Amino acid sequence: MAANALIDAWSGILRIRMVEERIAAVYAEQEMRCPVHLSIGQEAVAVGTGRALRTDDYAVSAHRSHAHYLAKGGNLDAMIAELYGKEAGCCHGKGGSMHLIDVKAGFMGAVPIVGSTIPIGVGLGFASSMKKDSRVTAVFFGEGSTEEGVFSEAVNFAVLKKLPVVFVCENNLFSVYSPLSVRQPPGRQVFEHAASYGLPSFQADGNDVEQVEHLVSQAAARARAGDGPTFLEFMTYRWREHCGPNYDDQLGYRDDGEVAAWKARDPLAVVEASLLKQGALTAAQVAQKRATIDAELDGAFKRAKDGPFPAPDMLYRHMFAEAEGAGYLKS
Ligand SMILES: Cc1ncc(C[n+]2csc(CCOP(=O)(O)OP(=O)(O)O)c2C)c(N)n1
Ligand SMILES: [Mg+2]
Repeated sequence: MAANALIDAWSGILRIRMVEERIAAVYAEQEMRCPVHLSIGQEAVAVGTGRALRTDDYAVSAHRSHAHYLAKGGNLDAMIAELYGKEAGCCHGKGGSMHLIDVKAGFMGAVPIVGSTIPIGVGLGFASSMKKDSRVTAVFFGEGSTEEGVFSEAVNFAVLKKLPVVFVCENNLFSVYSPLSVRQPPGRQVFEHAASYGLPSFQADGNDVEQVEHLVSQAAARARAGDGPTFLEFMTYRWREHCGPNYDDQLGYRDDGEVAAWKARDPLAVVEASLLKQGALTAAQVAQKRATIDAELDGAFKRAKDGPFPAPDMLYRHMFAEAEGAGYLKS
């Protein structure tokens, strides 16, 4: 990857890391009342995928969606306001962290019922295929989603109809506290299971942003050419607890050596070190970038905190699809 492109990828990963570290830092204030599932340690999958897609392409995600939303170009202010339950939030404060959406950026939604956005993404792909709009849909999900029945139905349909979909599976080895060894028979690989539906399927390093971008670009080109979906399994690791801002390694459900090994392959540090070594980036530029992002976050968090909560009658809005200008439902 050219140095400029890698700098761009690095700044994308850094921004997402700093957004989530800020969320973690203020969470104990208890002003942000929704659960949060942080992607710290997993950002390269989001950034590599976001870079491989066009702005008018679609993406959908699940409960761990901040990184996906931001990497697809989702509005930061609207996300932070949503986490604070404010009117300016992307769901007018009624959805919280697990219901992010930014239609302008092609981020068509996030739904926390495990597996549930897979058919939604396939539906977007079906619409694109019928309309011939040349859009590609990336469906982000954790490896736990592949254990839901709906995964099978949706992938089968996408293959059958040759839909322009890229399945982006983040395999962080755990579903909450359960490792793959208590969920799958020995030797089963997620990407091999996916391949049995009859689509190209690859496993790759999800902490290597260049590898992610390369594979998603190829899959997106294939989808755009009308050749159907691809399944990509990216190996990565969540650093913090499943849900919440803290570390939970004292619980002993993960091996200390495993955690340390993945942290040594931090997707941010790896790319930053490579840029510094090549001389494509200086320590002063890193500090400057961090200061710029900090200032951006100061503004977004202040506006979100200061902004109003939704008015009580907003409770009845957006429950069902509303025609433009229609009155809202009242009891
Ligand atoms: C249908 C359903 N079952 C259970 C849950 C509770 N739940 C929320 S996240 C999660 C773990 C999902 O693991 P994975 O898909 O690997 O994503 P990760 O959290 O590792 O990113 C579970 C079981 C849920 N939200 N929906
Ligand atoms: Mg997982």
